[in-house]
Parts: sequence; structure tokens; C-alpha cells
Amino acid sequence: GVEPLSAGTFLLHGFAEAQAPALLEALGHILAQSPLRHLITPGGQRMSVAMSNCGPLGWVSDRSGYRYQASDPETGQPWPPMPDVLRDLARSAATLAGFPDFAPDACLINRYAPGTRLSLHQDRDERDLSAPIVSVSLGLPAVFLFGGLTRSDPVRQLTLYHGDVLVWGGPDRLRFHGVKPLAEGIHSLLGAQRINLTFRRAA
Ligand code: MD3
Ligand code: FE
Repeated sequence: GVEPLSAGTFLLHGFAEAQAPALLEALGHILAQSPLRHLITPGGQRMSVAMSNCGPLGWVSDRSGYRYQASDPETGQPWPPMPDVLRDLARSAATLAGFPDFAPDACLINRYAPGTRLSLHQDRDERDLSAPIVSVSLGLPAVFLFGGLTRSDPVRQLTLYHGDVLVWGGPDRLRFHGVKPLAEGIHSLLGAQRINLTFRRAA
């Protein structure tokens, strides 16, 4: 079912589970072209999450800032295309959550190994903040931090499991959020890691 967590946030528990093998097969091809890498923040820190992208635009960070761009800075080539199996999953989840017109042009791929964390942040590099973000969790469970519209607001914790899909939009689009350090474990399909896909309308 579609569980509303707040006015603009919907959890679709297990929605991606049946598709996981197909998603992982598609991801293998993407990551062979544009491998996972640890980006550098504008402040000079190496991110603990390893990232890549597919689709017309990809999110990158370096000493000069955060941005979306059409080419992979590691290869100089366009990001790999967004496979239909990924796009269709994101669109059907968005539709169930009340965003039938979602047309993602970027998919950020995040890889967490045990110990990897993502500190509290807002996603505000996208031009059109009226579009939702769709997030797909695969592999080991993670404790997700779900804050408010200012950094100091209280933070709720929510465990995201393999196959869970979250849709964020409307009044929740600019909430602060993050991920606690990933606990050790072995997942039957992914081994000792969690992969999160976030589908965005960047341009
Ligand atoms: C809430 N990723 O890639 S996904 C990110 O699990 C990111 O890898 C996390 O935060 C992860 O930027 C969390 C859930 C998520 C994504 C975007 C959001 C929650 C969000 C944007 C606004 C509010
Ligand atoms: Fe984020």
C-alpha cells in the first residue's frame, strides 16, 4: 500500500522488490560505463557515499560546487541512458503517490558500504522544485533521517528496507534528510551494501 508519512511524503513498502533483479542487471551495465566514485565536496571532503548517474543529467560535486551536468567528469562521455525498467518504476511510484506527470531526467546512484553515512542536507540543486523525488532502496537496510524545513528541526528515524520506494514532493520537497552509518550485514542479492536510486527532475 501507499503509506503517507506526511503531507507530501509517501512510502511504498516493497514496491520495487519484484523488479530488483532486473534493476540490478541494468545497474551493472550503467556502472560498467560510469563507475561508482567518491566525489569531493566543495569544502574538500571525500564523500562517504560512492556515486554515479544515469539519464540525460547527473549530479556531481567538486571543489567548485554542486551541479547537474550532461557528461561524466571521469570519462568525459554522456552519462549512460536511463533504462526503461528504472524510469517506468519511478514513474509508476510517482503516479501512485499523486504525481502522474513525473518525467525524471536524472537518476543518482548512491552506494553505501557498512559505515557509510550521508549527513543531513537538503536537495535544492534542481531547477523545478515542484517535481517530486523518487527514491528506491536496494540491499541492506538503512536508518533514514527525516527532518524538517530548517536544519535544527527535530529529526524522525525511519528504516528503509530492500525494495522500499519513497516519494517526496510538495510541502516536503525541501525537508532536511540524511542516512545514519550503514550497519554491517549481508544481503542475499547485494551482499554487504545498500544501493539507493534517486530519480529527479533536474532541469
Ligand atoms: C527528502 N539519498 O541522494 S533517499 C540523496 O538513501 C539522498 O541515499 C538518500 O538524500 C539515500 O540526495 C536518501 C530519500 C530522499 C531523497 C531526496 C529527498 C529523501 C528526500 C529530497 C527531499 C526530501
Ligand atoms: Fe538528498
